[in-house]
Amino acid sequence: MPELFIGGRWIAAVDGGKREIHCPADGTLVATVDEAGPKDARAAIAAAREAFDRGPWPSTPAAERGRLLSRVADLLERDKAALARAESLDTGKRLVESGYDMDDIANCFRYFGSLTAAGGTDRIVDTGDPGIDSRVVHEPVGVCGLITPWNYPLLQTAWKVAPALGAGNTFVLKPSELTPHTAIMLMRLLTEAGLPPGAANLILGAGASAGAPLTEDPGVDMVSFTGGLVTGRRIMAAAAPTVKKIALELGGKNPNVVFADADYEAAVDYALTAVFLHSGQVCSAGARLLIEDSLHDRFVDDVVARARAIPIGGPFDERARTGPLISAAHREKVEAYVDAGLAEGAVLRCGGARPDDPALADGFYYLPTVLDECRSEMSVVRDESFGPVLTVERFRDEDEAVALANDTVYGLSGGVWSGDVGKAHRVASRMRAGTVWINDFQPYVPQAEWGGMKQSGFGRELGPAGLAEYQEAKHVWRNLSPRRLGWFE
Ligand code: TXE
Repeated sequence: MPELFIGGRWIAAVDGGKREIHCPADGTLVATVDEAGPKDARAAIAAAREAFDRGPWPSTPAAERGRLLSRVADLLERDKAALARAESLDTGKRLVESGYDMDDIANCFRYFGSLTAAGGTDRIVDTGDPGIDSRVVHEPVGVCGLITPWNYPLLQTAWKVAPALGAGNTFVLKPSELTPHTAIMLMRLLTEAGLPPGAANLILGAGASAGAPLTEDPGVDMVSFTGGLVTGRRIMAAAAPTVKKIALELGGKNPNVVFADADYEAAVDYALTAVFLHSGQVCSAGARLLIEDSLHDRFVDDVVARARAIPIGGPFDERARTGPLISAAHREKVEAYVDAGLAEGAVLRCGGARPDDPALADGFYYLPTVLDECRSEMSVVRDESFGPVLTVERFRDEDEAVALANDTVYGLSGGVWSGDVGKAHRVASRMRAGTVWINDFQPYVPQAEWGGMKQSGFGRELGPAGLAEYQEAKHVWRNLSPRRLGWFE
């Protein structure tokens, strides 16, 4: 069966384009899928436009839209094992982690299902005049172009698709060209749940050819993008001529601030998961360890000892705790950042190389790496390497910790560890980031907003604001007893 989903039909790319998908863990061929180009993208936009302008979805009662999202959650739970396996083959991610992702994805659909069904965002405005009925209603934005990356393919898709549909929009989804399979499966589940044709459309393919039309075409009203900073800037510029509404989540270079009075064992443990989870390919990865000077030596020694012992392997290796990078090109980028850091004076404490285990030779693996004695002007500290690379900087007091934490163009997330509640809250409130964890790192819930400050982007996903992102507020004013105004008499 072809893999592009346009106007409720599965079709092949008009130009016959195909792409091979390989598993990053061992290079095996997972599948060959259709590869869309600009013509397919425009056909998908036209189908979404038609479904928005004339189809039933935007005017389907909110309670019914919410029920459909809940049905999708049920179907995601039913198909969890197959979805997790497909996600692991595309990404190289451990199967158990893909399973956790699928639970989170079902929860996301369930949350937006109940939020949509509950309604309650419209409101009556008191004008003080009983002859006026004034109300603010919320309507869908229109046709949404949803562009997603490869690190959490279906999760990041769910954060966009669930609220977009909940609000009554139609959409064209373009997942990363590297990880298309769970998006294909989601289209089948949306159809099975009863979504009308044309409300959901899927194109697969490269950013420049299949993705760019979504950012330029006047038929698209809004673009929601999760990906890299450079592509985000490009999308913002491409969306300007048609003044599209845009939401951008562009990753981060997130500080994990550890004070000497922190719970030592927990802080060491979380410093590792903050950065080495999914080989650092996490937008909220705690890739910058900021450590109080007096704790530095012991803490870094312990982090390094534990980083050296992390078992690495493919998605189905139950011993493994972390896996490969997404591609050969991405691994080369990570290596270049480490080399640049070393050239600028960072001290390599562990890693800094590919594993020498011959069993891993066909995958894009890179050892958990700790670079000590870093400074915030180094490119390995400033830029998102998006690999298993922890940089260590020292601070002497609270003010210096905050200054270092904020010395980045990004502002997605950050962590602070301290046994002093007052100090932890002071630092948290001064951190310029969309999410701050105190004595923790990484957790999120669908009820709480997610998104960045500064160049991590704008707009929010999840939470009530994650639904509002896909709505337009409209003020409807009704004069109940119009009389001549006489202004020009
Ligand atoms: O991402 P891109 P890449 C960061 C991370 C990584 C870097 C580059 O630092 O090393 O980005 O990764 C589509 N018009 N993040 O190159 O290009 C593309 O096809 C429209 C952080 O893989 O941002 C894919 O679907 N679409 C991040 C999506 O954009 C375009 C997660 C993301 O790809 C396009 C991933 C264009 N001109 C990488 N060009 C996070 N925030 O979590 C590309 N795309």
